[in-house]
Amino acid sequence: GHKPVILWFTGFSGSGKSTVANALESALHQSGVHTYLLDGDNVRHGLCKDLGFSDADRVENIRRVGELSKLMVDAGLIVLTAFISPFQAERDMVRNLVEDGEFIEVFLDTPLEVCEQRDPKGLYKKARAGEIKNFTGIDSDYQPPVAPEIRLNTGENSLEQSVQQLIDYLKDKNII
Ligand code: GGZ
Repeated sequence: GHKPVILWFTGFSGSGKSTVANALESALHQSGVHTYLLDGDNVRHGLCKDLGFSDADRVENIRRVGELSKLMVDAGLIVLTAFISPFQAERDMVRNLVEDGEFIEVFLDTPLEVCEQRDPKGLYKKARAGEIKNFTGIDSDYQPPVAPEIRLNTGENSLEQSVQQLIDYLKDKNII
């Protein structure tokens, strides 16, 4: 068995949130743990398709994802979320929706320069050219977590090491 929790990944575009969350989800599935992964791909085209990237829309995006995650925790799942979630206040709001210990803030501490260098979708290039407005790290704010439960350095560690760091944490806390 496992305890239901939210693993809340936060960090810049290109920091590795989705990559690490997907790899962790695969590892958990192999151990028979029931999970659900929420990210822009399955949320911003449906539940949040009316929202863009203004500060107010990001706040509302995270509020909805938080409420949805809480319901999924009630259903007994380990929920993985991969959103930039740039503001501490909204991350804290989600933390306060669930019981103590059920919200695990995972900070993808990948420097902006590394994310911009990776630029997997060419979005930083477009943002620098002014073709995308309000891009996080360029002309929109990112507030690094004050006290994340887990900090991942994807610039220095391999994907396997990051996944292992998360598994070790979950075992240490008797979540899996
Ligand atoms: C940041 C943007 C923007 C702007 C489109 N700023 O790397 P991606 O492409 O796949 O992930 C980014 C994603 C961010 O959406 P989130 O729902 O995670 O953001 S938030 O938590 O702040 O609500 C990026 C793409 O959408 N994207 N425009 N202006 N990222």
